[in-house]
Amino acid sequence: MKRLFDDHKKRNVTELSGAWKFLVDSENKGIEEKWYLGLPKGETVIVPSVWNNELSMLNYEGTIWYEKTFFSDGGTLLLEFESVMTRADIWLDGKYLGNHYGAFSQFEFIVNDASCGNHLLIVRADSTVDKQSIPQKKVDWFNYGGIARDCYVSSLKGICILSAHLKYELSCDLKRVSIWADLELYNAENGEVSTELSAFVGNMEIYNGIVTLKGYEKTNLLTPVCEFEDFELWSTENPKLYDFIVKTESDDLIDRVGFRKIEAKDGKIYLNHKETELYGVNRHEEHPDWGFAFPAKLMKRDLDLICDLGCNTVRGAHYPQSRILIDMLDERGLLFWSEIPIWGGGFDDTVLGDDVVVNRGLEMHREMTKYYYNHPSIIIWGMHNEIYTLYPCTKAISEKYSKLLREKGGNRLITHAAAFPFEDDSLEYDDIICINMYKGWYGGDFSEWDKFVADFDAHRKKIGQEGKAVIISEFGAGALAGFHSYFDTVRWSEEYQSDLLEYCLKLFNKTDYIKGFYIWQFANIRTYPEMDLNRIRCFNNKGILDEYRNPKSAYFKVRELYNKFKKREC
Ligand code: ADA
Repeated sequence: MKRLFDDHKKRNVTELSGAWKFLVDSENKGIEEKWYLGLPKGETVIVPSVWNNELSMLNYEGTIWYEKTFFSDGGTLLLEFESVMTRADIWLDGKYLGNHYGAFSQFEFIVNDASCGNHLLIVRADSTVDKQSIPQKKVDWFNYGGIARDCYVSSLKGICILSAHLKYELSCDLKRVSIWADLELYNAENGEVSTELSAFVGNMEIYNGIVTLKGYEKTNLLTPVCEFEDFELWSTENPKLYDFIVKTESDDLIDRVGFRKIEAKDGKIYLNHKETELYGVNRHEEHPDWGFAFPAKLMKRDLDLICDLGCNTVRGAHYPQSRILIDMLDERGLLFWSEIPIWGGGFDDTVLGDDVVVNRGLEMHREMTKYYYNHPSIIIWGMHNEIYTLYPCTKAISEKYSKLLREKGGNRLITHAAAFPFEDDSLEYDDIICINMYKGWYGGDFSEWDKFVADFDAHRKKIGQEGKAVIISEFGAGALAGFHSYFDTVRWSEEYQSDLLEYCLKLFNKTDYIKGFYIWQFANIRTYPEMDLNRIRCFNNKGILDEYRNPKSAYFKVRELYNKFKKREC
């Protein structure tokens, strides 16, 4: 995978990025015409990329086929894809391997008995949105199509490590940590294999033993619990990371871990027992020139800007963002909220009552927890965003998703972003209450915020939820970069946006029960003209930076305030 470090030293991994052949299938005839045996024609495209910033395909929603030839010594191959938007069907040498649904999650296929020589890989990417899609057609970003993140082919030998989670439990005083590894192993050979397997955290060997597996057998191994000695906690001030290495005689998997405790109790959030308030922004991983195929170099710059703003947290709105970005957050000690793209008004009760949709969402949560488990920076799992909470199916979804996240998600807070905070009926599944609200923008003026803050205080007490910390997970205003006005009441001016954010931030910061806030949003994003007349230029213009990351006036106001809040000067 594309990480900030080498995740394999022994395994032979080939990156499949670069030139691929590419053929549009607007009439959807590729399967009938057996394009999976080789594309009849095609042009060259660079992968990873999305197609909706190619001049001829700005609005194309549908199917496109991709072809790549690679060489392999043969044996067992592992094909890994970090993101294909949105449904992927995969063939190797004319044989169908299967499909995957979901634009933002990683997936893989294992192929046994590959011959030595060239191999033909075909990917059919389909961005069509229908009634069972996540997200739905009505969404406030652009549904790009393409192979948007990297893909790899590896040659697997002997017993291999398919995944490795480091589980841990800190003692009450946080001075001791008990650790164990949860490993998914696979024998890539067509016959029984025995191997020595060892696991290390930092310099300490936490496991050493012999594993024997039958040909092509998969198994899970939980290593015995041991105490990890002389460790430092991972925190925002000291983001201490340890290498987590698992090896067999023929394979390895390298990751990084950090030890920290996140808790929400008595209306507050604690990181390592220290009360922590969240000062953040919502960030889409999107750029006009790259779409969702966001380059790592620009991720670094986004994070430089986010740190310059004085944030200690980022919400990955509204889908799992690239793992290399999460590696950067781990290194910087920035706290992260990760969620799946179940978004708002598009999800009415017919959609949310459909088992295919619910199970697709569940699978997205399963994949998110599987691949992102070891990242210490992730402190919040978001179940869904702004769906109407009074449908009975909404409650059922929260119940299902929170159960999975609690079982598989490690030490994280679980929540959903609520657009109907006074009606919300599923708070029992949340560790913290998160509210998206746009007073002063969608109607009304700034002072409506004061009333909201007082009313919600009364409401949370009335429903017996005052023990939960409250986060304002979205608030903001649109501004057209470069549009200024002497009258600070003129909407779309940089002044209006800056003033509204200043008003909100000062109010939230002095309100005892509000323990964090995420500005909507870090940078403008492309969206659909149909969304709303409010989406001038086909962008959601609420970024405090424009889509090319040029600062608007609000950027400087937020920077001034967040830095003061951190030093407790306000
Ligand atoms: C919602 C939604 C965001 C964005 C925002 C807005 O809160 O969660 O994705 O659409 O509204 O700009 O109105």
